[in-house]
Amino acid sequence: MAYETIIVEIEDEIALIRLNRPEALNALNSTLITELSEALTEADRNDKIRCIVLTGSEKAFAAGADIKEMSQKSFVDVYDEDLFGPQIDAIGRIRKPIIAAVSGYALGGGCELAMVCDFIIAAENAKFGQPEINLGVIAGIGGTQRLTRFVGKAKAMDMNLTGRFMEATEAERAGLVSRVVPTPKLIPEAMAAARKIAEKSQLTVKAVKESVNRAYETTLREGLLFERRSFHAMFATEDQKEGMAAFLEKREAQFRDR
Ligand code: CO8
Repeated sequence: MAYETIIVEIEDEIALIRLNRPEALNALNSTLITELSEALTEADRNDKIRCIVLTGSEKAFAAGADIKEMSQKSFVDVYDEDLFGPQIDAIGRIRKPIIAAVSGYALGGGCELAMVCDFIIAAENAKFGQPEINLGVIAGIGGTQRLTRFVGKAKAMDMNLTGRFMEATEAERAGLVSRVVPTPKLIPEAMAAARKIAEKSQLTVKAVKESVNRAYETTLREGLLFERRSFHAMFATEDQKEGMAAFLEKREAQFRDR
């Protein structure tokens, strides 16, 4: 499918999706966010895709929601259309893993989009921020909620109140990103991580994603019970028998997603 604001490539069972509005540092306008949620939903349905990498350009993952498009909207407009809400919720419901490969600016909605992915690999030049306060608004799709859970209250308050940017090394220290890599190596590293995930049984990949997400969405007691039942359920799969037999026979497992 041809898109106007994103580029989708499929390689080795990985969908590599690039945000592509270079004239606006990949600012998220309504076309981009709609195309992105459609492409991700399509990738989720496609049996030939086992993992997704989402990236931008070297200069910008995304510099936020498109300020030009938003600036004249009224309360009634944004409330009535639930600006970006349905699309970001749809992205949050994708069952396949999504790795955000972030180079350059990930600001406002760009930082929030990266956080809705399953984990973030950052290039050394990455800069994260929630500068909405400088525009007379606040974050609207996770910048006060997901960021607080990821980096804690002190840094989330600091970033949302001052609008300052966080460099990649600080973001890694704070737990916002899983690893920092040299900028030219960002895509190869993210693709290698995606290929590692693609080798696993997709049943267990889904169960991991569901269980880790429970840690953010429910109590510890409920999350532990969910994890334990998911672990038990794995024993109903052929891939559990294959994975454990392969270990004992000192060979590579051949998972069949069954
Ligand atoms: N929207 C629209 N256009 C943008 C945006 C943006 N967010 N960011 C950059 N651009 C455009 C610039 O206007 C410029 O266009 P032009 O060449 O036509 O003037 C072009 O991209 C290049 O940008 P700069 O010349 O500014 O590049 P610099 O390298 O000098 O600066 C910065 C880069 C620091 C990233 C700077 O562009 C900047 O501060 N951008 C805005 C960052 C920002 O405030 N982001 C938050 C936006 S609000 C938001 O994301 C809310 C999300 C929640 C929405 C959903 C609610 C429910």
